[in-house]
This record gives sequence, C-alpha cells and structure tokens, in this order.
Amino acid sequence: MSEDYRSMWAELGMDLAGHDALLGVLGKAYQDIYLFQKERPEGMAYFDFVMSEVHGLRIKELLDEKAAGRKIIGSYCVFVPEEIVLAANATLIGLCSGADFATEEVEKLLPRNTCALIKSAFGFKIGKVCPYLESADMIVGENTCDGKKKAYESLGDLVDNLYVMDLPQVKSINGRQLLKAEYLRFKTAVEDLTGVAITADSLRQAIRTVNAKRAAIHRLCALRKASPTPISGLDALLTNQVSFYDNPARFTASVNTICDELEQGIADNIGVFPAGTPRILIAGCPQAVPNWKLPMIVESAGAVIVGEESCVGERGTRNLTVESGQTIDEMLEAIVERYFQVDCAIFTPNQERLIHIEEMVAAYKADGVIHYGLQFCQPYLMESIPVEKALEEMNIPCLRIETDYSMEDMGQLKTRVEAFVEQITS
Ligand code: BJ8
Repeated sequence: MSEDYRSMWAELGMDLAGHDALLGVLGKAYQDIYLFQKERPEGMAYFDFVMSEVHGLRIKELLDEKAAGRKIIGSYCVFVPEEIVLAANATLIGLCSGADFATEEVEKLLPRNTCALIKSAFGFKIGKVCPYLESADMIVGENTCDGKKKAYESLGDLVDNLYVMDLPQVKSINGRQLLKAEYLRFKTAVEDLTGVAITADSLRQAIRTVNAKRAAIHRLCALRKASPTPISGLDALLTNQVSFYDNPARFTASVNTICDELEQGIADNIGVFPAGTPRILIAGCPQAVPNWKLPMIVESAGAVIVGEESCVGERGTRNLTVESGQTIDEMLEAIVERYFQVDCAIFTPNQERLIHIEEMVAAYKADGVIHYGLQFCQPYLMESIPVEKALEEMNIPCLRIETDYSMEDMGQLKTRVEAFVEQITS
C-alpha cells in the first residue's frame, strides 16, 4: 500500500489486528493463487494497483467524497441498480466477500450449513475488518435466496443502516410490477439518504455511466472469443471483481485501455495460452475477491477460462439499459426491463439461464463447462443438474463442482479438474 492507513481504519472503528490478519490472507492469496500466471497484459498493472490499494487509497478516496457530502451504499447483489444510486450523487460498492473470517463467531448466528458467501459477509461485519462495510451509509440486503433473506434478519441486529429490498422470484407480470415498485421505493430511500432529488438529467447520465462500464466489459468479453485467447480467465475475473468497488468512469477507461492492447495482440496472433488450449466456461455462483481457487486450478491444469456465466461475469453485466427514455418514469421502466432479465437461480422456472449457458458455450467456443456451486447454495446446486443434462444433449462435457472458500479440497479439486481437462482434450 502506498501509505500507512492504520489511523484511517481505526477511525472507522475497525479491528486492526483482525484486519492485519485479513490483509495477510488477501496478500497471500494474491501472491500464491493469482500472480502465479506468467503471461499477462500490461494493462493489468492498473488492476493490480487497485487490488494493492483496495483497503487503502480507494477507501481514502471514498472517505474524501463522504467528507464532501457524498453517501456510500453497499450491496450484496447485482439486482441493486447502480443507476439509481449514481443519479442521487451516491456511490455503490459491492460488499460480497470471498474469504472465510471469524467463522466460529458467525456460526453462533447462522447455521453451519449456510453458504460461504453469506458466512463471509457476516464474518467481515462481526470481525470489523471491511472498510467498505464500516464506511457505508446504507447497506442494501435483498430477498433472493432463502439463506440471504433469513440472514439479513440477523444482520439487521449488527448494523443500524440495513435496507432490505424485496425481489420477485417469478418472471411474471406481477413479478415485474414488484420489481418496479421496489425500485421506486429504493429511489425514495436513496433520495432521503442523500438529500438529493433524482432528476431526468441525473438519471440519464447515470444510465449512460453504467452502460459505458458494462459496454467496456462486453468489449473485453468479445475479445475472449479469439484463439489464441488474449487474456486469462483469472485476469478477466479480476477486472469484473474490481468493477464492484472502483470509480465507474476510471474503471471503464482502464478496461477500454486493456481492450486496445488485447486487440493489438489478437491482430499479431499473440495469446496468453497457446492456440488449441482447451476452453472452459465457468457457470454458477458468483466469485468474489479473493476467491480465485477454482480458476487457478483450471488454468494451472492446462485449460483456459473463456467466460463466466456468473453475477461476477456475464449474468451481472449482460444487458444494457435502453437510453431513449425522456422522463424519470420511462427511464425507470428501462431500468426495470434491464434488471428483470437477470437470470439468477432464485427464479423459478429459470429456463433463460439454460439458454444463456448454451449461447455462451457456442459464442466462446467452449470445449467444456464447469458448473461452480458453493456448498449449501441450493438454487445453483439444484440448477446444476438440468444444466448438465442440457449440455449433455449438446455433447458438451460438464463437470459439477461443489466447494467452499477453504483450501482443504484443493488436492481433490485438482485431480477432478485435471481429469476433466484430459477428457475434453482427447
Ligand atoms: S442475482 S446470484 S448476486 S442473489 S451463493 S448467497 S444464491 S446460497 S449470491 Fe447472488 Fe444476486 Fe442471485 Fe447474483 Fe444464496 Fe447461493 Fe449463497 Fe448466493
């Protein structure tokens, strides 16, 4: 980190010893799991810098903005519309966490058989080790899976600024109306928090900013269709992960810079893996920082990840919001239209997700799919079975993985992934 930020963390009320331990875990994971890659685009230097300053410079920047009157809103789900937050001159930060912390304390509040993502979010709060959580003026929970919904009831006792958004579970007319009503309620809550009334102009600008960010990610995704692949799955995942807490305009510019470099690489037939390397699509649960375990295993087993069907990936960024709306209501309709297409496994039925996976397999010329399910995540583990069946019918091999954040199953996962890579190579 470029400076000593201990006094900043102390002022946020964080536990410094616990935080040192977390930074140790993060640093080690980055070193051992992430930086094991040899060939990386030069443009990744920006994302490495952001990672190194994730609890330093970026927090300082946010606190400076806070001092100038801007509010910070934290969220755990891609259904929370950044457009509404930006339009009220606030900043949205993704809070999902990818490391175990204070597990013993967490399991006093949540059953052991809760997914690692929820436990991690609780561990970061109980341990007071996340500067984003500690600096947020509002934390948005959402009624998605049963685990999250019920966990927010307990999280409400740990934080005094929790706002819970209801979400539909069925893609029906009623479901769409619920989403619209909830986005309207959220708009009012954000306006109350910030004291800023959203206008047609501010909402239009916010839609453009978020669209530009997603369009840059689309550009990066499209480049991953090339062979040889110009960027590793690990690096592409990191850019996606960074999108959840970086300044949107700076993030967009940095992704576009890396895309310029990759386009040149493709023109020169340069890739980070040789042509003919088996191509893998990862589908399933979100992978939050520093959860790089599975991609590292895949990419050190002689395969390359060419796409992520995930909320930290294409499910989260797939669609843009139509920009033609003139009134606030027309723009909100466009926002609802865009988010209602997100095919999270909490929806029933969820045929769209199967179709999207099949489309991604074809578009990225994937030789196989690894379905990544977090242990105890019923929605995605349940869906992994029809996903496997649908892929079987396409003659696309699928490996269903169920894991958590611990490193204990590394050996077993490696063996299974290596066998899968061999199967799709032969
Ligand atoms: S839109 S995927 S970000 S809810 S892994 S907590 S589903 S038990 S994260 Fe998600 Fe929004 Fe859906 Fe995306 Fe529950 Fe499963 Fe845990 Fe999960």
